[in-house]
Amino acid sequence: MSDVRAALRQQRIETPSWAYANSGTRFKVFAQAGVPRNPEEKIADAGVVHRLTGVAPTVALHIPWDKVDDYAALAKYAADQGVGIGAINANVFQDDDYKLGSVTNPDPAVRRKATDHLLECVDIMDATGSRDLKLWFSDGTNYPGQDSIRARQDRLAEALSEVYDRLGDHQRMLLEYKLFEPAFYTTDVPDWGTSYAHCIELGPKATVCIDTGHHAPGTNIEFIVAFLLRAGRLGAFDFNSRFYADDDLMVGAADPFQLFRIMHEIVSADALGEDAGIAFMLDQCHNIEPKIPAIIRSVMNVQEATAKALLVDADALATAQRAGDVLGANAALMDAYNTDVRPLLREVREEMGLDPDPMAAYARSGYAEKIVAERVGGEQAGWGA
Ligand code: PSV
Ligand code: MN
Ligand code: MN
Repeated sequence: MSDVRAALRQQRIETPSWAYANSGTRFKVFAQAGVPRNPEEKIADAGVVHRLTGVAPTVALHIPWDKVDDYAALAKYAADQGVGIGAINANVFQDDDYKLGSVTNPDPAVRRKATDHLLECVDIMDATGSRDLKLWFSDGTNYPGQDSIRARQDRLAEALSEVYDRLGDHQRMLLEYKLFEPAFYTTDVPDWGTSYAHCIELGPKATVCIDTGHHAPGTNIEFIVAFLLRAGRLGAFDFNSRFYADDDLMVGAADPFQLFRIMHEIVSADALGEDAGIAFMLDQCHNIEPKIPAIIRSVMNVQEATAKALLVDADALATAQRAGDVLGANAALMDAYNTDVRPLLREVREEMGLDPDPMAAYARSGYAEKIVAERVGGEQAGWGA
């Protein structure tokens, strides 16, 4: 049990700057009072989440949504708030030039512009001390015949290789995939296999990012986790929940059992700790619920799934598996899943010198009232307008 507690104390979950800002669907953005007006205020909110949960010490940035003149100063500001700068997310999907794609665009001038942005993101990583460059491409086509599927793969490989070569010794590339949207016929990085194949071609600093909302319904995500862990190419998660497509709802809200199954693969491969090099990030948008409490709740949901995964009796499971005891093996997993881990997590928080109930602590803190009073005209996350 002391191992379980130690693992929970050391867990690391990264929150995304854009989750703190206003967001919505393409139908409407519902502005909330008190949301951040600039990158500094997003980072300040991330600092609050970390102070209350103790396990969210980094915040991911999105460029240019979080563009500033001096990134080293921004990293210093983050340190003053008690957090570090995590992954740098590139944005090659919000410019008119990218209508037909970014790094896979048939026009070499557009490809150059997109690749230059990715290189600029590596410069920002140098200034902030970030380890990870996270790449998600909206590139694809809407109609059969619109472009050559093979040529687009060649263009993608060329751009990725130029950016890969620019990475420093301790920097990595996380290549995220997504089945569809905004492209509806072909997507250039639609699935984990495509991402994995490009990562293998690039080299060891390139790994796959699994966004839990980016699959076809019914996809067995824990299989992908297990496969990539075995291959040493699982670099990160973008956690969120989906009911339909890329819903970006709170992780663990739609399917807590799936989250447990994913965390079981992580724990059973001994890949939870920082040494394993997997970034556990959230990629969410809180369109109708208050943002900071939603992010605290999300962090707690990941903690609960992790605690349950840590409680799996690994010996009993292995014995049942070896004996071909199907029901016994399944019961070993379900016993852990059905355990109420909330008391354990409350104790772990107390051991860390935290309030056992971060949601209540936030409500009592007065921070929500303070930001509503101080911040007028909060910023939009960047999409959903
Ligand atoms: C778009 O689908 C997306 O949600 C991707 O998951 C990225 O990780 C995120 O936006 C930020 O660019
Ligand atoms: Mn994502
Ligand atoms: Mn997404």
